[in-house]
Amino acid sequence: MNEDIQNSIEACAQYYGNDADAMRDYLKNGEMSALALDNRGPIKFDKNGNLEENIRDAYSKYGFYIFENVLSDEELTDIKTDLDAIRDIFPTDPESKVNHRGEPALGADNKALNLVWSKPLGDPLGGTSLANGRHEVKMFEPEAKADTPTAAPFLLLGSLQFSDACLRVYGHPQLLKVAEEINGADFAPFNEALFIKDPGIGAAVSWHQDGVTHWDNPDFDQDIHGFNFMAQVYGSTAVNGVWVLPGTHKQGKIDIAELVESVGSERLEGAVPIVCNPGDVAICNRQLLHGSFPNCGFEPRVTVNFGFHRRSSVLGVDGGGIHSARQVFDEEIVTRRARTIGYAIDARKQRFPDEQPYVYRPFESAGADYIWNDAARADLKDYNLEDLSI
Ligand SMILES: O=C(O)CCC(=O)C(=O)O
Repeated sequence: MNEDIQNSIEACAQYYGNDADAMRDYLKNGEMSALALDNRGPIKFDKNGNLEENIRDAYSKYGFYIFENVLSDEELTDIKTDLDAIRDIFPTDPESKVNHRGEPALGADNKALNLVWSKPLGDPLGGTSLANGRHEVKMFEPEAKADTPTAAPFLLLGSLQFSDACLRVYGHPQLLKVAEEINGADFAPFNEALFIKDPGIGAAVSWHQDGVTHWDNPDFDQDIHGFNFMAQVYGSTAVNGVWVLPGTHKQGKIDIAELVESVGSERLEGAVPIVCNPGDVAICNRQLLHGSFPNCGFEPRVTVNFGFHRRSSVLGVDGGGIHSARQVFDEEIVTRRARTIGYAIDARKQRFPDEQPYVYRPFESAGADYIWNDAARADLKDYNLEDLSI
């Protein structure tokens, strides 16, 4: 089913010096174990319109599930066209406000952070205090080839304001229905991003659990920090994909440094890669221990990432301060932040008029109506200042 990535596995292993054999075995065994799990298939609802029980059970058991063939070729082409346009307006370097033609670059006059850069094959977050220090250990940083740029963006935040195609993925009716099934009909947004892992360049994202606010909540459960959808534009492999340690979303806060120490390496035992074809969309619990190695292979990965929460997980909650400045998420903020859902549903309706659009219950009860047009586009500028970061 998935493309043969053995050449990439071999090439990747060679970056690991004395650990080449260990890395090769780890990637191969991880891929095999991932493909043996019963947690992939098309999105399916039962006759009552609920997410099929075996999908819910597998998601609950492992903390992730791969929905196959969610995005059509047409939709993937739209996303790739937007990605080309986005890359064309990347600043020339992390300090620059202009692109390669000297024109204003992406985010040049934005208040919110949009681009996070890394040296090629680096791990910019691991072992630092960034993002609440949740990336506790530094991953091995292989030496990149001489012809790579000194720094490249690996994360684009607030992505919905830069890509109509990503906005339309966000409004996908079946994915929004899944969000409703997991988080309730009044589900709330989280944040949206693109993870960009170019071959030979793409940075590592060290092992971490996403949640920061509810670990000691007396009502703690496996879904309290929400989930991310990870839509794959080019697919995702053992070499370039996110790895997860299945079941850890139920274990509370994990001492990652201790775990890595006890294993004796960053190659955590029992972890598996999220293996996807282009157009597949993984759902990944934010409490699941996960991370990605630098992309030392030949295949690109771009993940269209977007998450959702239970309303009760964010409403009145003092935010985690990672994706937006620390703030208490009152009703007004949650409602305003959810306009992305309204715009996305309408943007999708305009592009795919034959598709049955998703109906977001909170808009129905409030009588709210969202139209995707130039005014809406302007309204989305810096919308991520209010990401519901928990
Ligand atoms: O895509 C990646 O490499 C990392 C994704 C991740 O850490 C996340 O979505 O929280």
